Amino acid sequence: MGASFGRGGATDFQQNLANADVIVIQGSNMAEAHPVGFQWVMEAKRRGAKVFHVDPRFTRTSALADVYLPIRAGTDIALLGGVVRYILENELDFREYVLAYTNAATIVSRDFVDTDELDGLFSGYDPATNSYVQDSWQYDGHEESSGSGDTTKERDSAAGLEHESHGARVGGPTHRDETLQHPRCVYQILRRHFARYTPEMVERVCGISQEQFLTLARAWTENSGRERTGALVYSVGWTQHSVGVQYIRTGAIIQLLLGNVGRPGGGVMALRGHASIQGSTDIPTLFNLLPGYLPMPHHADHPTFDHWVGRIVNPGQKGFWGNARAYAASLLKAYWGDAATPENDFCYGYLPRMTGDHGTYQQVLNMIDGKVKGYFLLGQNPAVGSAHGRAQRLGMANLDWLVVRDLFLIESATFWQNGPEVATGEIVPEECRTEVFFLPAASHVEKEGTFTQTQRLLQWREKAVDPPGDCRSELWFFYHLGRVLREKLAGSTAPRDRALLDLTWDYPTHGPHDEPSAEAVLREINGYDTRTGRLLSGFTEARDDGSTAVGCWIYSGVYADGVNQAARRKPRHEQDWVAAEWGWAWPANRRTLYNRASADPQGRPWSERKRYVWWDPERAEWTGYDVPDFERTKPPTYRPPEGAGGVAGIAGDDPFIMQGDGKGWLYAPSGVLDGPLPTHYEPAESPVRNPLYGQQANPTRKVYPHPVNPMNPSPPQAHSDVFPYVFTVSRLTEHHTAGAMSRNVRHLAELQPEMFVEVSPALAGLAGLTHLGWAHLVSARAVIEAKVLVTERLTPLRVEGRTIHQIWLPYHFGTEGLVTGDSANDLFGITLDPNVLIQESKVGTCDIRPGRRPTGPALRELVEAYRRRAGLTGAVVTPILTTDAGGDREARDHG
Ligand SMILES: Nc1nc2c(c(=O)[nH]1)N[C@H]1C(S)=C(S)[C@@H](COP(=O)(O)OP(=O)(O)OC[C@H]3O[C@@H](n4cnc5c(=O)[nH]c(N)nc54)[C@H](O)[C@@H]3O)O[C@H]1N2
Ligand SMILES: Nc1nc2c(c(=O)[nH]1)N[C@H]1C(S)=C(S)[C@@H](COP(=O)(O)OP(=O)(O)OC[C@H]3O[C@@H](n4cnc5c(=O)[nH]c(N)nc54)[C@H](O)[C@@H]3O)O[C@H]1N2
Ligand SMILES: [Mo]
Repeated sequence: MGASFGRGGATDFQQNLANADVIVIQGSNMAEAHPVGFQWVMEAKRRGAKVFHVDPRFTRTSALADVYLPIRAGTDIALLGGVVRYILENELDFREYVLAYTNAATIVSRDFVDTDELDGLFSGYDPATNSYVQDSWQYDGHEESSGSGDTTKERDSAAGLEHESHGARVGGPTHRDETLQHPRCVYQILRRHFARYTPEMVERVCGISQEQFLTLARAWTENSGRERTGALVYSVGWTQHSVGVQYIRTGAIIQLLLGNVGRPGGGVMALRGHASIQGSTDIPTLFNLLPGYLPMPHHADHPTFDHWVGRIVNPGQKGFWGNARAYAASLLKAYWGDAATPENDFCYGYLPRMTGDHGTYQQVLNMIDGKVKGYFLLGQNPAVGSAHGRAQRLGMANLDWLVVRDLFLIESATFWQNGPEVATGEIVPEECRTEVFFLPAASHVEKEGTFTQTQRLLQWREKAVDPPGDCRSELWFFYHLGRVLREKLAGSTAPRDRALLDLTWDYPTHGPHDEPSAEAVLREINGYDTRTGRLLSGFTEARDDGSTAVGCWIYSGVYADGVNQAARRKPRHEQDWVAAEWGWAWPANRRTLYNRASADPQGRPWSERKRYVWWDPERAEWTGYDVPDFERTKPPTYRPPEGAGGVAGIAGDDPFIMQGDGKGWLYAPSGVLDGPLPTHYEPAESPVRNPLYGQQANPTRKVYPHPVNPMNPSPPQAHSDVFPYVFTVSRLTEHHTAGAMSRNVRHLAELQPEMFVEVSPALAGLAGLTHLGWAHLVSARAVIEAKVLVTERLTPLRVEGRTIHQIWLPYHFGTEGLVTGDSANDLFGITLDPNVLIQESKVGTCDIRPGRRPTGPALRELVEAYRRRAGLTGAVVTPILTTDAGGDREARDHG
């Protein structure tokens, strides 16, 4: 989303779905996982919208949709690519919008070579590192300034995430052909790239009939233009793939071509997960980001403050990222207060540095290899929730100490005692070296603070009850941990302790347990004038001279006028449907991003029906139902002077103000590591040979060659028939994620009391499975068992002339709680998307057999036997198979 539009958040708010004329839900079970927001889909349907659901499994979302399309998991790019082709071949794009607001007319380097010629690879592929040099992908004349440095390093640090708050860079003025005829303009490149995604190809790859495909393509394109809009909804059915970012890119391309971004009833609704998952990337719990998507410094690339900021700003770049120096200085000022001065680069030297991949999967492999001594685990249960459960548990069993803060005694705290590896003899409780400290946590109703939910909306929560016993909030824990550490270090003269001792750590506390004030934290996040203490009204007031401190620049304004704007709860009957006075959305309380695009280039609403934000010539300002996502008084006719950068470089008709060229990106010259355009690759584990190209899987995917992490073979490798079935893993309404919060709740535990596996009647017949009997599933990592549910919810699909059976599993079970069962995540290996390092945990291959699994050492023996049959002997590494075009067709050893 960041690379396509300029910001990584959902483009819209869920209420806006009610204005859509068509809604495509793909990679999401919205009715079950986001039931409250789903009311707006139902409202749209009531008003006449057509609803499509594309999913491997028929769910309650499918039941409420007008049309359900079963799809082979992991093939959405082929389907969406088919829609792109349908739009372009039939010239159904919203031409005025596309010309003015996207990069369709921009001319690309003559060095660019597409996947058609290179059998599934783009130009610039380096087989030695399985990554791309991106110079040839750039706009014409920008080859030298791709800004793509070492893409292997970018992959290791998930640098793609930086584009969550701003687009990727553009090296200067661009060449355009407004007639869209130039063979190297983006529009023509797109046409050629997607030409092979025909309805026949969609059928061959996805198992979706041509007729069903055309129903979807027609409905989507018919609801486009001045009068009509369509919305796209996805969630983790799209993200958890080795090509997850490119799924979203394909959806974004369709929405741009149809003129659906920035308009009522349009957009790409990325549904986020937990209550504050959006918040956990905005103010990140990630290794590679700082608040507001400022990149975590890398030791080699960012030796000084100026280097760091310079890399973010990219001089001459258009758009709001031009002010990054002020955001960065204000963040450091918030951290180190009086100690941070312009003279000492605001204590930039205190910030930790990245040296490579510090992501959770690399960490756990490092634990297995004895490189990590201690681990804090807060609000996460990787023994059940993360891919490759066995690796997670073996890693945690090899620490010196582990601190778990949770509401319940979860599997990640008891693996040494009750985990499956105890039964197999791999972990011996008496000998397990890890000392586990379990600290009980206060739940969301037992503490105050904000959640930032799916539509970038911050909502303040009051404390309802006091936490029982020793349960404490995270705020309490970290504040007092910091306080105690500082007290212990007081008087130290060691330079390494300065970063801790110079921190601003002065939050007021209250109550019997000295609970820090969450409002004080929110005020710091909002930012203030360091001389007067005045709270800032927004990020445009941030300065780079030390006169402002801002904890998270994109949240600046949440405490404007000294008022907790997140706590606003004006009823919807007392305001219009946009409800701007309910909570506070970043940035600047905008509900629909890029809403400048809801007006035509001259600033007039595209139509009366789709009126939203427009230029008022009398008052000479942008106005409408929402906060304009544009400089309020910049007229539609504004043209930047020669060489203008930053905000001044954005023209009056450039709605994508965070992008380096002000345009929505149909083609991404940089910012995406696996290609400027989406391409169908098979999942890392697939029973099918890629019908589109010689290149089988994403060549740049992040792999972890480690003996604990063998991958099931896929064609053209031998023995892929050992794991013949596709399996996919997702959620039940009645359970929550890794299950502690629902398996410990009586009513929920009773509603879904057992681990089960869904199979179609056809597969049950084939594999000899009986309804309500037992089955066990085997991968190169593990074997798990489950009760069998034979159901028509799964459709066998015809793919490449053969039948592909898909198996569905919930991932909520583990060894603790009122109801227990084997964990589906034990089946997965670890393979990640190269851009954001999200694991491929929506699709893998396995075998399924009737009856219960073996126990004790016999369990590992069964897995070993499968490995031998699959040719996975000895030190098992993950092969990257590339086409001849990449140089070498042999399986390459990355060890
Ligand atoms: N009741 C309940 N609600 C929840 C949660 C919960 O655990 N329980 N979890 C919360 C969290 S953390 C999150 S992130 C969200 C997740 O919300 P969702 O993403 O909606 O939930 P999932 O059930 O994981 O998966 C969505 C759908 O993707 C489909 N799918 C899998 N692979 C593919 C594919 O390749 N292509 C397509 N088109 N579809 C695919 C699955 O069959 C499934 O129906 O839900 C949140 N809400
Ligand atoms: N195969 C497969 N795997 C998946 C997914 C999938 O779709 N398929 N989905 C992925 C997704 S989207 C997610 S979000 C993850 C979730 O995976 P995890 O985050 O590992 O699982 P949760 O059960 O949500 O763990 C959250 C823990 O936090 C505790 N908790 C709740 N509130 C608080 C609090 O205020 N403080 C503290 N300290 N603890 C608290 C809960 O009791 C719970 O044990 O799973 C991922 N794994
Ligand atoms: Mo999630």
